[in-house]
Amino acid sequence: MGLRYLTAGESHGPQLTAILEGLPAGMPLLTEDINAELARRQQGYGRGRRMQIEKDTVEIMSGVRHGQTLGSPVALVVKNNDWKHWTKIMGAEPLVDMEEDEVKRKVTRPRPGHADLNGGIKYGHRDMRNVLERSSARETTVRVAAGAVAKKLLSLVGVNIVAHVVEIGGIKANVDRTLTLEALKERSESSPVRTVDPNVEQDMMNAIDEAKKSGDSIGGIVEVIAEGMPAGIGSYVHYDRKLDAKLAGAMVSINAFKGVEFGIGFEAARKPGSEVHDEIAWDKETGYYRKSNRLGGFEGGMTTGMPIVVRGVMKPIPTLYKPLMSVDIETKEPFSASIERSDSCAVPAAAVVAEHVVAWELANALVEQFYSDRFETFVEEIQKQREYARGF
Ligand code: EPS
Repeated sequence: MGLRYLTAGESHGPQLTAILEGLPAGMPLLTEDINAELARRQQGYGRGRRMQIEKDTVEIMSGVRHGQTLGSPVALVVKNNDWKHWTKIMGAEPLVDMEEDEVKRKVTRPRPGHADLNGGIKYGHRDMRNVLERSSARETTVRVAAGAVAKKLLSLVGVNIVAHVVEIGGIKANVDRTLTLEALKERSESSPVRTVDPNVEQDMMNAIDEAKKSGDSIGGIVEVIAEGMPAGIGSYVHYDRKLDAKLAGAMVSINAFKGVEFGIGFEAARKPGSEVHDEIAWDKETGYYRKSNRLGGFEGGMTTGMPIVVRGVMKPIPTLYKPLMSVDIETKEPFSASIERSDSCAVPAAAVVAEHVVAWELANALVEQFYSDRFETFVEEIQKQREYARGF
């Protein structure tokens, strides 16, 4: 069995919780490893006011002792600072001094593009706040926390991962493909829109300003690159063992993500096979490698040992200050959709989320494939696999 996790928490509830299970025992893990990633998710030009209220920090409640995992479940908690403004509206106790109809912030006008209406129909929530509180991208906080633990595991077995923004509101970054992963990290980290192309940074920020001014929102494309995965992780033998499929599922599970591609992606539809597949070569030091990486690190649902390159498209956030038309579910009359606090663009933050959901899937694939009770042995087994693949 591999890794698994559950998250719990409403956007304006007391806290977000994640329980991680299946981590090897004896893996170094510090609170700070997770907090550093949570801070990255909070940044990005175009974020809304909620990020000024929160300073997301994690408490490790179980499964770690003296800086090392125990092999038991790891419970992570991130408190919502905003909760203090919502104790009545979001409290778990029955209302006593207020009638249900008087509860403020009741949502009866579903936002087009959000989970509101479908979620209301599914669970019978006529106050669609019951839907939006959980469907909110606030939950990505603890997905990043879980992914931060996975990233730590990956870094200790020589797998390095970065995410950056390749497009915002139709403005495309020109990515210098000769940059090292470290250089990509440095550049994207110092950019307010997490792009590695300084020439478009200002244009992206202007596009976000424009959207904000007109009460609108814009989306974009993020790219995750992971280097150092050994070859032959995942499997071709059955659909649910294909690692690229798991990555695709993880990407589309991020709020507002609508599509995924690997390597040259959809461009492969327009090119002949000779310009899509990557020629195989071998040398003593690296072992097998591909002369190009157009397939983005996957063949047959398995890693090739080349960098994994996966991109995801994020639609504009559906909560608009200049709302689209909707229907009030009480009166069935046409009405402007409800307005909630929102971000005009969350693509830079979504890049951080994408990095972490990919990290989780990669860590899971390693834990599934190798002996993983004791971390030290786990590391040795992965190293052995690399040597085996080199000489194969
Ligand atoms: C988010 C917190 C949320 C939203 C945003 C993401 O907080 P609030 O609703 O209090 O402003 O800002 O989520 C959405 C806009 C959405 O539509 O899901 C966060 O922590 O990232």
